Amino acid sequence: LLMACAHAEGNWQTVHSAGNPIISDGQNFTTDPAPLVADGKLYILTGRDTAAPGVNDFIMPEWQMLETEDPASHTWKYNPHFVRPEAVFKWATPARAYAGQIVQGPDKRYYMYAPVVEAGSKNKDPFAIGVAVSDTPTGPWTDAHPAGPIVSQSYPVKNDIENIDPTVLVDDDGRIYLYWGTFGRLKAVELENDMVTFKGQPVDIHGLKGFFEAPWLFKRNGTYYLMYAGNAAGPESDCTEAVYYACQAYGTARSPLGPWTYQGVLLDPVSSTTSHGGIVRYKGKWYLAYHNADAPGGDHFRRSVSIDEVTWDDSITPALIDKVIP
Ligand code: FUB
Repeated sequence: LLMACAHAEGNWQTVHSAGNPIISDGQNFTTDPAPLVADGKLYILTGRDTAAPGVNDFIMPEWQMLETEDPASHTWKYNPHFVRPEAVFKWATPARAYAGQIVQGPDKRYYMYAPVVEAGSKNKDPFAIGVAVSDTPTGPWTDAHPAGPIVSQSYPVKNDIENIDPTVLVDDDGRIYLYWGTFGRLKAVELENDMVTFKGQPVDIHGLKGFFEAPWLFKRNGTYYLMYAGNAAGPESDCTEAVYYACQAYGTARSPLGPWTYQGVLLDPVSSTTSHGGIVRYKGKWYLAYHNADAPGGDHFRRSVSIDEVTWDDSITPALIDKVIP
């Protein structure tokens, strides 16, 4: 009863996980983790894979949420039905709740950047990025820009899917940066204080070797880091294992829009073809959340979120991320 009162949406339950993946019940598949530190807690926004075994498609009807006060305790609060795209965005179709991220805006409210398919879209790329807003990290969510998505094919696309995988950084000086993209195309733009209006035109970002998708922008000790899924199929990739699996690579920059310097691979290819992660500092430690196909019944379209601690090599400038050994 207490839990139901504390959270406005959905059903929260307590999960004592045996380790990684966090949810390993063979029923609920968690994907595309986006960690967030808020109210002294570590949250992880995730998607939900519901493809039946053998179905080669991302069937993702809703977002889910994980919450802990200590990742080492393996005790999580879990909301398997956090929010659905069509419940927030009038213009969205169901079933494509792709990789989102929640960040706290300068107004202290929470903004959820969500790639979803636009209803009735005849665009080459039907995906678009909407923004939801809430007073709390756990909702309830309303459309922060009811006029429609803030990113859509009104910006010329080269591929059938481009407008997904948003990542947002609210910088120490209050300026806000949005990156997004897949299929090797990474775009970025500064946002106004309202978290939805573009400041100028988006730019194409280069310099990140083998970039495929899943950008994650963060900052540490004045250095900007951009982690991403490096396409192992790409000729320039450092991923050394199976050809079609992605690794997590990263680059650094002294300015939020680059130029970026490629720094290497921090997580080798996992057991799912896609690799998607987020890095965050919580209670003095850094963590990488990512997904793989390691849970019972898992596969490329039935992925599950894991979390590991990240350590740094501070003997050099900029500090580099030690390879994460899951
Ligand atoms: O989950 C759907 C897509 O798979 C994401 O948008 C990509 O980053 C990959 O993880």
